[in-house]
Amino acid sequence: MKRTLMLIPLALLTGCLGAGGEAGIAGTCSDSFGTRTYTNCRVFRGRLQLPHQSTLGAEEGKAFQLAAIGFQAAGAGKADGGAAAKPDGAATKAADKAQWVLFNGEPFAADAGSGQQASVPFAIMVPCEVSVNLALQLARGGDVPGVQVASLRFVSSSADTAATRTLIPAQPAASCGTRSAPVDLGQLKLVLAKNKPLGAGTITLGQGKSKNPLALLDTDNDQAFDLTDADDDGDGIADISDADADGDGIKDSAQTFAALDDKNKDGVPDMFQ
Ligand SMILES: [Ca+2]
Ligand SMILES: [Ca+2]
Ligand SMILES: [Ca+2]
Ligand SMILES: [Ca+2]
Repeated sequence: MKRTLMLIPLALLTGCLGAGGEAGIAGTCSDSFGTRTYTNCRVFRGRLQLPHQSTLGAEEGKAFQLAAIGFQAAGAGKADGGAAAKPDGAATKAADKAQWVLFNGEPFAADAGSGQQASVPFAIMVPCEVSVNLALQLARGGDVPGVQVASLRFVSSSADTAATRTLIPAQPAASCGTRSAPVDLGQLKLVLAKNKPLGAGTITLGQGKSKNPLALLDTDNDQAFDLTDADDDGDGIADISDADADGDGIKDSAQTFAALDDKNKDGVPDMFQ
């Protein structure tokens, strides 16, 4: 079987070109609906190792993309996607304090082939000032949320390797944007469980050849990476008792996938199904 990989250069990331269009150099970026442009942005990149063709099944050859969902204080700029994509119920009430905003990476098609597992590069650009959760999704086309394949998880501290989280902290401009290199998450391995919903796939960063983003980011720029820093945002309140450990002004518990509606309680927010 012919192995095909359709890869789109980083420089083509929608609305996210650096000053000279340089690949990997962060300039401005905008949310997937194009409603707001951010000045300081960061690039997360890496390679995705797909499961074997037999596990990928019907999804083989479809377009994947990385997606980042963030939350920002209400009034920071309307960035939701209209009625169809809008969270409802409890999430709408929570939106009085935090409103979700979506950033889609460029779609890429990957045919895992019949032999070796394919490894394809990805990149996504997100604002420095927005804490985000990353997910791998099947692109629906356009700027709407895709169908979630897997959430990207990682341990939150080197002392606690049992609990995982999904929230990647916002970064101050001083340690982000045009002054920083892309954040290389290494090689991610997608594991899909048979007979489980697609969105229940897992990618655990920090395992194998992948890297934990908290081992790469230093939110308060005190030379201690978040993974080992007991006070990530440097406000004097230790992470363990800080409801807003990333210091972006929004309670961390309102900034995760769990803050979005999940009516059928399968662990995948409704907006990604
Ligand atoms: Ca630090
Ligand atoms: Ca600190
Ligand atoms: Ca703190
Ligand atoms: Ca927060």
